[in-house]
Amino acid sequence: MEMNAFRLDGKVALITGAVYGIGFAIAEAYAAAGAKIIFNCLNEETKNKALDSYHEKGIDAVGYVADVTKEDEINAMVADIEEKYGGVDILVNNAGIIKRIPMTEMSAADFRAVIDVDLNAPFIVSKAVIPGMIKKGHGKIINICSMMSELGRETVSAYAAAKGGLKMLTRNICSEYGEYNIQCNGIGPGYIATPQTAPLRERQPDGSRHPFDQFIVAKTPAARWGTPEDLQGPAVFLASDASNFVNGHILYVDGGILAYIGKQPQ
Ligand code: NAP
Ligand code: GCO
Repeated sequence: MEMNAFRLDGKVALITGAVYGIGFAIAEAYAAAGAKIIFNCLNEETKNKALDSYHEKGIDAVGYVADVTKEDEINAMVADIEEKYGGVDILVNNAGIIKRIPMTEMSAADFRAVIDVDLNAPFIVSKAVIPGMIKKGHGKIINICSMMSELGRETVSAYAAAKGGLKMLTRNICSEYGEYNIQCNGIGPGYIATPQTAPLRERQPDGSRHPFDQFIVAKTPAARWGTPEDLQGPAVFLASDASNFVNGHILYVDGGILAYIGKQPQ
C-alpha cells in the first residue's frame, strides 16, 4: 500500500464549528496532511478569533458565519465553497452542544435545541454536500458521535438521543450513498478535555478533583482524559484514501472506556 494513501493533498475539508476543541484539532491534522481547511461558526467575532488561531498555526483557513441548524445559511455556504474552492471533499460534522439537565426537569425546547444541533444539523450539512460529492465521484463524511451513542447517563438524555441517532444517520448515509464512492463513518470520542467537558473537571472548593473527573479516570483503562490531539490520527485515517473500504463504522477513540467495567473503588 502506498503510504501517501494517508495524505489529503488537494482535498477541501469542511469542519463545522472548528474554532477550538476537537474540531480545531482535526482541522490542524487535516492541514498537516495537505487539505484546504474551511470552517463555519456562529458570528464574525468567533470567526476572526478562529482565523487568528489558524494563522498562528500557519494554516490559511477559510471561515464562514453559518449556523449549522439553518438550512438556508448552510446551502449558501456550500454553494459558495463549490464556486470558490471546487466543493467539499471531506465533511466533518463536529459542531455540537450539550445541556446537562435531569430529563424530568428539561424543557421540550431545551431537548429540541440539542437534537437540532447534534442530529438535525449533520443531516442538513450532509444533505448539502452529498450532491457535489456524487459529481466528484468521491466523498468522506465523518460524524462526531460519542460514547453516548452507546451509553446513557444521568442528565444527558437529549445529547444521548442525538448521538445515538447520529450513529444511525452515519450508517444510513453509508447505505444510501456508498455506491457513489462516498464513505460515511463516525468517530466516537471518549471523555476529552475541551471546553464542553470543563464543568466535569473543575476543581472542588477544597481543591480536590471533581468526583466525575475521578470517576472517568477510574473507568478508563488509559487512566486519563483524552485530548483533542488523540483524535487527529483516527480523523486523518477516516478522511483519507486509506479508509476507502471502511464505511458505516463508528471508530471509538476512548482509551478503552467502552470495553472496561471500571476499577474497584479503593
Ligand atoms: P465544544 O468545545 O463545545 O465546541 C463545539 C463547537 O461547536 C463550538 O465552537 C461551538 O460554537 C460550535 N457550535 C455549537 N453550535 C453551533 C451551531 N449551531 N452552528 C455552528 N457552530 C456551532 O465541543 P468539543 O468538546 O470540541 O466537541 C466537538 C464535538 O465532539 C461535539 O459534537 C461534541 O458533542 C463531540 N464530543 C465531545 C466529547 C468531549 O468529551 N469533549 C466527547 C465526545 C463527543 P460556539 O463556540 O460559538 O459555542
Ligand atoms: C457528559 C460528557 C460526555 C462527553 C462525550 C463522551 O456530560 O457525559 O459531556 O457526553 O461529552 O460525549 O463521549
